[in-house]
Amino acid sequence: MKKILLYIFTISILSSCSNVGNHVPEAIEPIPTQQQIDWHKLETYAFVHFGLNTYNDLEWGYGNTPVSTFNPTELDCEQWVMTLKQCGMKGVILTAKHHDGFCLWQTKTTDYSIANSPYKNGKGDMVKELSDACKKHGLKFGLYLSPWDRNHAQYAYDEYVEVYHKQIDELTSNYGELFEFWFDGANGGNGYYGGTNESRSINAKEYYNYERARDTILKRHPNAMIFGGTCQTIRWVGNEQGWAGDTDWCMINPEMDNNHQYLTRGSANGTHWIPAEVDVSIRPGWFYHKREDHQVKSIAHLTDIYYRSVGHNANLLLNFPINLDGKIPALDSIRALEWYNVISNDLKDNILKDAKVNVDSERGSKFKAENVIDDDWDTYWATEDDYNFGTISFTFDNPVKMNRVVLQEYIPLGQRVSDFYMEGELNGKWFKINAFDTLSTIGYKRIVRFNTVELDKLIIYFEESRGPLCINNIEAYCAPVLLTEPSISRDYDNYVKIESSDKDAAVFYTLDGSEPDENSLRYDKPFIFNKNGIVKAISYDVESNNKSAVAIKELDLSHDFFSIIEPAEGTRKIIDANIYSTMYIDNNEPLTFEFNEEQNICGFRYLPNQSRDASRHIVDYELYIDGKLIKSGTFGNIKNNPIEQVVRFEEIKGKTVTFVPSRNTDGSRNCGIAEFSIITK
Ligand code: FUL
Repeated sequence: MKKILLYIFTISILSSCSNVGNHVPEAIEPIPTQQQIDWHKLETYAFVHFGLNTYNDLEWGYGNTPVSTFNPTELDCEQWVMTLKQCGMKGVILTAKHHDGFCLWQTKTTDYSIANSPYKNGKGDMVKELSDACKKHGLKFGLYLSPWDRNHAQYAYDEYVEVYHKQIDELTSNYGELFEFWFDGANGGNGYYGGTNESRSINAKEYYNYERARDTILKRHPNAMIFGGTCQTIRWVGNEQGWAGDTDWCMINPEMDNNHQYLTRGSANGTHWIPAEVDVSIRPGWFYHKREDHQVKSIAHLTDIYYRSVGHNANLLLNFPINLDGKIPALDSIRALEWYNVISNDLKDNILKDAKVNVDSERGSKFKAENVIDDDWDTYWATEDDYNFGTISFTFDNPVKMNRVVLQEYIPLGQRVSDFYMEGELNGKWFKINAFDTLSTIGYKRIVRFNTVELDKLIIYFEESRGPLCINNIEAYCAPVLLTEPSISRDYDNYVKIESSDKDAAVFYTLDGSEPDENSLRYDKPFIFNKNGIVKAISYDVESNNKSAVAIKELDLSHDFFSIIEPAEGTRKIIDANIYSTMYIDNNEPLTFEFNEEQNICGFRYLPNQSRDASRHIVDYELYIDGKLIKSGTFGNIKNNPIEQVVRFEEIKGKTVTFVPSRNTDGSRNCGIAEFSIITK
């Protein structure tokens, strides 16, 4: 008996010892809701943009495009869903109504809808067809409903607000479970508005009554995330190029003026958990345009987007424009699939699985260091109270090669780490691991990329944190090298430069439109090319016989063939191939090119300033050839997505081309042009 008592006593002492510090670290506010945690775990899902814009080659329909033009002949929502599922997407969000006001479902709120289109003799319902396909194939379903409605006669008045809430009511009642509801922030002003063709402005924060919208959505879909508006649970990342900051907090203060940079990085002092969602299109535009068929983003570009979104603590919402047939174009499907294979392959074999783990601080056995490699999301390594820092090391029996480290914090207790760095050791020699990005925050997930290193020990130093560390997962990988396509530019002196970011790669190119390979012209230094033509180039790694995707640059006639006769000054900036140097001209001030001899003119290219916070991009313009008005137009969505704008038309013979911008994105008096050229045949 004595023996037994002693035994019980010893056991209880031992177990209470191993329980030392086994209390759960205190949460640091703000923390995510369970719904937000579930949303974080989705990581990637898809957008589809489809509607009247698709059939009219538009990004932002004005609201007057005839409904009769919406006529997909081979529409197949199951094709969309199966493609997206194969690419690892966990859900899909449909543009039920874009800014043009055209509704893709059977709505009682307006005649400007699918019910009056030829599609299925007006009996079609895209929202139903897609939600059914999602249910069938096990994908989550979400909706985008543009608050701005350029068709509705009552837009900007009280009546429209009721219409809008009725639309939310219909969409949240009739189509099964929604995982996300998307409110777009664009309110561009002018539109058809029932034939009045005027500009209307509203105060978005008050006009739409987002509180009421939130109540309707959450009453029926308590797990749904809300993007945009005044009651958002996830936030826009501040750009449409596909990246979150390398510092990216899940928190912001919604009361702050949410400028783009703030949204990209979040804030350590943010009062609310509103994590970033990165929305980006697989093509330059959100809607399908045949002219962009050759501009589907490359695998290397998409992979970089993945690492700078999911790898920067944000979710990735990747857009697939639906084409005129009603399908995701084959090119885009194949590209997305290849991209998914690259990422899956990059992150396949976790090198840390069998490593020996050591830490300098551990809060009892429940929070031991090994929890970071146990594949269980809910167990984590935590440091003791007052240890707002810590070091973890992984030792290998034999040297290993690696170029990726994945880190995750246990976010139910808040986001904490704000500064860390990594070192390697090989045969007793230490070296710093130079990551491609600044190592600051981690959050739900951080993927660190660096050039391949060989080591027998990896050490991660967490230097600063908002409280004790709570790290639930660390992985490391050796991803195969993926060559990035080279960049091609032509400077003011007509020198074409082709640069590869992979320093060991050779560059090959063609000038006749053919596909380059390792037998094409080898690039060694800039060469002169002043005509119009097409340069195609690849990076090529001789050792591995690995090649990049093809980079394509269409060049127009250089200034050897024309003079810019007005304005009198500053015009060099628009033909210097510098995407940041910008000429500003007043609204309604002409920019005139005079060719040395008559040309067949068939379009123009306009590049807005590419600096992160550039403003004053051109929205409305007119184009004249030899004094005759040829085209007037609007660059829809240029504020959020300031990509090169290419406008083409039937060729017209002429000698002078005058471009007149009349309105910019900021409502101020002048417009910025970083690059401009005339397309000739
Ligand atoms: C933007 C819109 O204006 C674009 O057209 C697109 O729908 C994108 C997702 O959001 O703000």
